[in-house]
Amino acid sequence: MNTEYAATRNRDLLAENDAEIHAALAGEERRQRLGIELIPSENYTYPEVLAVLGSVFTNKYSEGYPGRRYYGGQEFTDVIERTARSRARKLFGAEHANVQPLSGAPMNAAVYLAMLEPGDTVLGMDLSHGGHLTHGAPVSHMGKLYNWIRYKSDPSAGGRIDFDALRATAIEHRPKLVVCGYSSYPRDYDYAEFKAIADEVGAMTMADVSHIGGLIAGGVMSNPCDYGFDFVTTTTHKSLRGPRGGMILTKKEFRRAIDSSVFPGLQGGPHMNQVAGVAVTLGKALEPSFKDYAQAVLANARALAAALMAGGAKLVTGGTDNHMMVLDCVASFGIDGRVAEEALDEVSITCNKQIIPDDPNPPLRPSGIRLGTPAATTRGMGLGEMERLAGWILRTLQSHDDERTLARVKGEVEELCSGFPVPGLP
Ligand code: DSN
Repeated sequence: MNTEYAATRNRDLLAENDAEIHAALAGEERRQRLGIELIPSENYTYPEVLAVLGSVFTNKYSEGYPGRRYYGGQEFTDVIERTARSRARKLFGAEHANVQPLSGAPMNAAVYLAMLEPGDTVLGMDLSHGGHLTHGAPVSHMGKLYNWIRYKSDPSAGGRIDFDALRATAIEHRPKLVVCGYSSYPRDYDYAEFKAIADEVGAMTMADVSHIGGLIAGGVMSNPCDYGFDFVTTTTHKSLRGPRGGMILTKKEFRRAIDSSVFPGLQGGPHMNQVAGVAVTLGKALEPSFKDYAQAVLANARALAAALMAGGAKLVTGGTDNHMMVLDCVASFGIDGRVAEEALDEVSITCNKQIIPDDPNPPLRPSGIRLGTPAATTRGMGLGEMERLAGWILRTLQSHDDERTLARVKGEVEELCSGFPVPGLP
């Protein structure tokens, strides 16, 4: 039986035996095909990754690491995990890679649990300024376990990090770990500055590059591994285009501590279908064409941001240096982020509502939305499409309660999408 036939037959079996889930899958495929995906943390993975995710690797338990497992039958799982690790090391220039984290939150928790004692002081970026829940937000378990000191971006410096203030904070609090990284900050980081401040106070360094892992791999954004960071974490499903998952890149000296923190410290058996997907993804990212993709993601983001701003939209920090932008909907259009997200959903443009720095509004009704270009770029959309997209976003947000305008925009969006197939879908 060839692979294509097996995939078709598996799908037919699902349709025959579970109509409810099959209908939901078909609906999601239609949604992805007809709409433009602008959530900056989402992407369309490779068909080859979908093939291994739905493969018999899902059947296998593989606690431990290659060559040292607690179950038999590891001849092929060892191949995929070794391959994933060596590709990750090569791609990022890291001494060691752990590819078993199930996703971003356990990935970051594994670093903290390996290196910190409860109550230790850690510096992390404030959530509303672009940091992540796992960088010490009070609602997270990690936020409660350690003494987090949160730093912010500086409005008087155009929303960039104020390193003088960060240095003063580090000297005052003497953290054991300095964490940088973001999920809604549209700029690059000066890793040398973070490292110098951490060195001055004797702290370890961690960069969570989950959003921009693919852009670093593609050589278009700075790589914290080049600056001697102790820990670099990244999810694998965002700009890297892989399966859901996480990786921890570290120095040889921390290898043992990190590996034993992931397993047996935090997780049980790794999901080997996912590890296989990570291996395939990293192989793709090592191909020269991945650099073109990363460049196109940035060019599209710059074009979309410029066209939105030309139409009156106010972006946090006044633009973007990466793949994302945060649009202040209250300041731009007098509507909150939830209304904006729902209006864009109506026209088949998907984004997410987003808190902005020191947002006076609550997270489920924040002031902004977050937009990003990795998924649209994967689909082959370019500068011309970004121009049209900006026009549709502006019309939708300006006329969010005008049903006829929304219907017209939806028709135009869906017509455009019909010319840009989704990878992995017929
Ligand atoms: N949920 C991811 C994001 O959207 O940025 C981060 O965990």
